[in-house]
Amino acid sequence: MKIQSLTLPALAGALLVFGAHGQTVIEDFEYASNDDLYANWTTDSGFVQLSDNVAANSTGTNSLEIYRYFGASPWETQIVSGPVLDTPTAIVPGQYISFRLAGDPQFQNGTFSQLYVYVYDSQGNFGRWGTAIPTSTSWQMVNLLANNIELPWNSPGAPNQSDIVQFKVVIYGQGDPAGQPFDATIRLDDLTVRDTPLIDFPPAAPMRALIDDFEGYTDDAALHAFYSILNSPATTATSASLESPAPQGNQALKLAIDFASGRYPWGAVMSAEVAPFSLPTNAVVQFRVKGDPSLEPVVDDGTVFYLSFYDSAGAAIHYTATPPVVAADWQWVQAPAGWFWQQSIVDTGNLVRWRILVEGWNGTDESPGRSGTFYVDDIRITVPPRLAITSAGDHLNLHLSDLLPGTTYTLRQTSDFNTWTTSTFTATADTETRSLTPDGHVFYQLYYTP
Ligand SMILES: [Ca+2]
Ligand SMILES: [Ca+2]
Repeated sequence: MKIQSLTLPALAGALLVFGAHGQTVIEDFEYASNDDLYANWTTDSGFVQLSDNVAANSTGTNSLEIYRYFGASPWETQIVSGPVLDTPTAIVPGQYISFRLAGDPQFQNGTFSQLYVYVYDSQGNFGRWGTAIPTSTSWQMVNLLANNIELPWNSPGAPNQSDIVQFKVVIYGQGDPAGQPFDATIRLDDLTVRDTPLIDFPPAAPMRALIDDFEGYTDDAALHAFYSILNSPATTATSASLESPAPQGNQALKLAIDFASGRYPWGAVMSAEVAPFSLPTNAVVQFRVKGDPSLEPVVDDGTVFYLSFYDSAGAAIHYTATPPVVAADWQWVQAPAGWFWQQSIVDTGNLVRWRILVEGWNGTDESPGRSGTFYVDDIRITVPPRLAITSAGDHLNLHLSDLLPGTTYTLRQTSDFNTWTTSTFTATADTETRSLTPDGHVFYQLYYTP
């Protein structure tokens, strides 16, 4: 166990490899042998060992490989424990628990795939931060905000975060009920407490203009092949099907949810993984949604419609609103990217799946179960195109940017606001420059219909 507390800029240049911000490296797994590793890290099941598979941007040569067979039993869990620290470490609000993580597609067999970092103080109190286990074997960065610490049900109390003496990694492979049994291997490295998130995301992928209009499924079976159903608690039941007619095309998504009794029940569908796509900061996410007014009597601050986008590390951004849950008629929602919120750092340049979720209520332990039917259609990401006039020496240029290649745009112009000249073109790149020969004042307008 190697603790390195660094606060720049008071450090020598050689240490700059650790980054330009204060951080405490809890563990980088740079042990000489597995015997050295086992003197510090142990697992209650499966096995751990050093691996020479490391992230491209990691400075070392070793990571921790964690293997386990997760049977078809509820709450199959593996606990990997680090050593008790000689010197307590502190985690203050605003800091991040950061680490590198490579997942395993086998976790798709489980019903609850979550990795938690547990921290213990010297009195035995503990808390944790969690993240979904990636189903990709490529390395991801995970940054969990210290403020979002959770207390598990069996914690005797919140840990004193200035007196942290042990870290553990707890891996859930199954929920209740359990899914298929599976073998899984994940890798972990560079467990660090940082003042700023560690981000080394790949370059942003292209935008995905059409998320889903539900026209591409020949039947409900095809829908179920792409979307998986999630329920909480397990006694909530969600059925997903195609609905006609629809506000766009012929088909919409129908979610019929039998919410379980008790507190904050929800039902959801999660898409399969798709090629990475970006959500530009100037994008507007738009979709159509219809709710169920029969839930009006139980509306509280837990009555929430979610549209969430996930990166490959399982971190998500969320649009949330209550009105769609009880809307009697189709609503057309336009949500700027800035309306989406997140609890951890999300690679919005490389999103790979989305989730549509309806939570019925916060309620109380005595809240009775209810049923609701919800519809969604025509989920798209749009970006307003931009126009600028630039000088090019002896003439002016009209510069068009934020174009979506393959999209047809309308460009129109007028000098008197009575007579308009309109032309359409299909963008072949994300920018285009046209030479202008204006005769007097000209007003230009550029738009497209998603
Ligand atoms: Ca390492
Ligand atoms: Ca449709």
